[in-house]
This record gives sequence, structure tokens and C-alpha cells, in this order.
Amino acid sequence: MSNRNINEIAVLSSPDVELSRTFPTGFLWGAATASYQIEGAVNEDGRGVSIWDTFAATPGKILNGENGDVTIDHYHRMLADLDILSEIGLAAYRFSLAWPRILPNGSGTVNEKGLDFYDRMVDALLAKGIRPFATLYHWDLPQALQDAGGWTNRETSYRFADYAEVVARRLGDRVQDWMTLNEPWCAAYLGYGNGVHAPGIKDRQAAVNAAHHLLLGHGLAVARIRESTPATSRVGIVLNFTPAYPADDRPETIRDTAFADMFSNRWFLEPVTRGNYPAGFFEAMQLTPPLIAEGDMEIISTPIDFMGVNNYTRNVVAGSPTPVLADEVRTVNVPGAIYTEMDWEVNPQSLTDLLVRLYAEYGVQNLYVTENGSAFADQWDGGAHIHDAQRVEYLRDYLAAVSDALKRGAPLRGYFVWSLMDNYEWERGYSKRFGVVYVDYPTQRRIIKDSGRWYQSFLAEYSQEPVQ
Ligand code: GCO
Repeated sequence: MSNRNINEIAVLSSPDVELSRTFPTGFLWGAATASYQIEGAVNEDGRGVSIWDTFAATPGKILNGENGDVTIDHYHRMLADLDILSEIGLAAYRFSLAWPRILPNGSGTVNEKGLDFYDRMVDALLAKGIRPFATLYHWDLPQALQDAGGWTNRETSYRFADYAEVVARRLGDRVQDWMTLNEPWCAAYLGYGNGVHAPGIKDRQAAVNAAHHLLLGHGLAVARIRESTPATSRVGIVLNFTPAYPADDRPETIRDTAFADMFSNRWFLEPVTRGNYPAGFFEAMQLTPPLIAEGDMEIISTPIDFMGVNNYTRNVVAGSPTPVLADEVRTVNVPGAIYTEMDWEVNPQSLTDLLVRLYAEYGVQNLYVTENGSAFADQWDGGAHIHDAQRVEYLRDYLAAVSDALKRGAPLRGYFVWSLMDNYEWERGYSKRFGVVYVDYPTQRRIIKDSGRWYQSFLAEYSQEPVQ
């Protein structure tokens, strides 16, 4: 009898063989991270200042005043961290590049040492047979561009396209899967609307204007990446979605649920897929539409090769007796539901519904779940294991939901768990752990959690046929 305790046996020998075999050959299994959340080394090798460096240094913005100056020191531990991908058996790795490492002032002179870091990473991934998925923008805008207005300045869209071209020219011979933006909704609304994220501006009209320039930058970058890489390259965008469900059937609840869907999901989805903002959206926000130049919407809706879907939870909407703004709809908790440390309801069915909707209603032809995961209060006793049974259950249930979406016809090509390792959770600092790998921050020791071991055993059962 092994010395594993019953919890470990349950985790590692669960009946997930059946689940793993519901996924088609060639389905891509991965994990995701982001530059500012894991790299550290913010003043190293020529990196310029990002808006997150500035924001995290601003008193009162981040829990416990924590910043990403060191975080999990991935900049110095990258090769060992990539070994963990191999140990778990992952076929793909979604990472983001730090714009300020490559163009410290946002434009102009390229910092070759910055590009060299990602060059080494891509070569190491390919040597391990791991497919790199590169996100060009995961929120760390060069401060120099913010000083000129950031995403509220239309010029930033063009600087982003220039940056995309620089990276594509260097890595495009080896990276085939590109994502322009990660969650522009967060960059726009949290960054410029309610100020919870960098650059910390509280101006809802600015958020709407910034959203347009993020979308424009996406469209411009798609063209530049395609011009700078082989025809086999695939380019997409990563959007975050929070499906909205009515708590009851009162008319005001139905009205407010539609508002929540416009605000959380359709605001970015419809420009990218249909070339227009949702009808009535700006009225529901009581804001002026952004300045849309001739041709903008055509650029924004440039056909993409895939859509990345980030989803963690859903919203349940309770109607307000008096009309509300689309971004002030009231949501309620569900009695008896499980909630993560982020106070996000665990609701796998809503991911199934979302994936089917993106295909059935919006005609998206290739989908990846580019982020899905959970924060729970992991405890480490200093030993070789971290028993995160709730995260194992979350992962198993959400993979079953993804399998259900496949059965219902969703053109899903892969799944990336958020996140590979515990990391800097933005305004929450290091208080929330999402990794399937635990990081002991004082020592930087990495320990694969039971959830990482479960993922490993799940993948071992799944035939990792190479994806053509
Ligand atoms: C996001 C970001 C990630 C977060 C994760 C947990 O989706 O907000 O892409 O950087 O850390 O989602 O909040």
C-alpha cells in the first residue's frame, strides 16, 4: 500500500479516464500566464516602466501595497518553469510579452535584450514540443504612452500595431499562434472606467473611448502580424465573458439581464465579430459613442483565425425597480452555490452555454478556452504536496462542461488553465492563488499542487496527438 493518503489516491486515481476520452484527437491542452504577473525583473535588461509599475507604486491601489517588482521571478527562472509544463505533460503554453521590455518607451528604439528573453523562451518551448501561444498585450502598457493619453489616445492603436510588427518579425518564424489583446474589457473599463486597474482613471466616457482604441489596435495588429509572418500563422483575440442569467422573470430583471449581457459580453464581442457596437449600448451606458473614423469598424472586424475565451463564473441579475445604467446592474449570490476566493460562483454550465452561444449565435469558427481556473485558500505544510481538492473539483467539472460544449457542436480547439503557477493577482496582490503549481513566495519554491497532478494524470490518459 503506498503511503499516499486517501485524498491523494482520490485525486490521482479518479475516474477521469472517461472524461479525457470525450475530447477529440488533436485537442490542445495548455496553461496560461501573463508577463507582469510572473516575470518580475522590472528594472532589468533595459525594460521600460509600465502603467502597472506606476499603479502598484501608488499608495492605496494594491492590497498590502504589493507590486510585481519580483513576483515569482520568472524572468530568472523561466527554463525551470517551462520544465514544469513538460512534467505536467502540457502541449501548449500561453504567455504574454511585456511591451515595455521590447519598446521601453512604447515606440522607437527596440530593446534587443527584451526580445532575446522571449526568443529564448520560444526556442525552449519548441525544444520541448510545446506550442507557444503568444499574447501581445496583457495590460502592461508602457508608461510613456500613458503619459500621452494611453488608450484614450488614438495614436496608441498605431503604436500597438508597430509593436506587434516588431515582435512578429522576430518570433514569427517559430510562433504560429498569436493573440493581440487579453481582455480589452478589463484594460478599458477597469483601467479607465472605475480605476480599479492601471492606469487608475475613473471616467466612464474615457473607458468607452479607450475600448474603441484597444479594438482598433487589435484590428491594425492582425494585419501587421499577417504581413510579418508565414501564411500558416493564426491570429486571434482573447475576450473575457461573464454570462448573465436572470434571477427571476420580472420584466425589470429581464431588462437588466440584457444590460449586463451588453456590458459584460457584447460590448467587445460584436465589434470584433459583426463590425458594430451593440444597438442601444451607449444609451444604456448614458455615454457618448467614441469617435469612430471611417473604416474603423471594418479594421476592428478583420476576420480572425480563432477567439480566445476567458471565463471563470457567471452573473445572476436581480432587476432594479428603477432603470439602471448597464454597468450598474445588481447581481445576487445563489443560495447553496460554491464560491471561490474571488467570490465568483462556480457554475460550469454557464461556460458550456457561452461556448455554444459563440458558435451558434456569433458563428465563431475556432474557439480556445484561453483562461479558466479558480482561487482557493491553499495551505502548504512545507511538504511535497498541496491538497487543493476544491480546485481539482473545479477543474474536473469545468472540463466536463467543455466536453459538453464540444458535444453540442462548439468548435473548441483547446483549453488553457489559469494559471500554471500562483502569481500577482493585480489589485489583490498575492492574496489570491490560481496556480495548479504553488509558489512559496519567500523562497520562490514551486510545488505542484494536487490539481496539477490531477491535470497531469488527466493528460496522461488523453492521447496527445500533435495538432496539424
Ligand atoms: C483576467 C486576467 C488574469 C487574471 C485571472 C484571474 O482574466 O483577469 O487575464 O490576468 O489573473 O483572470 O483574475
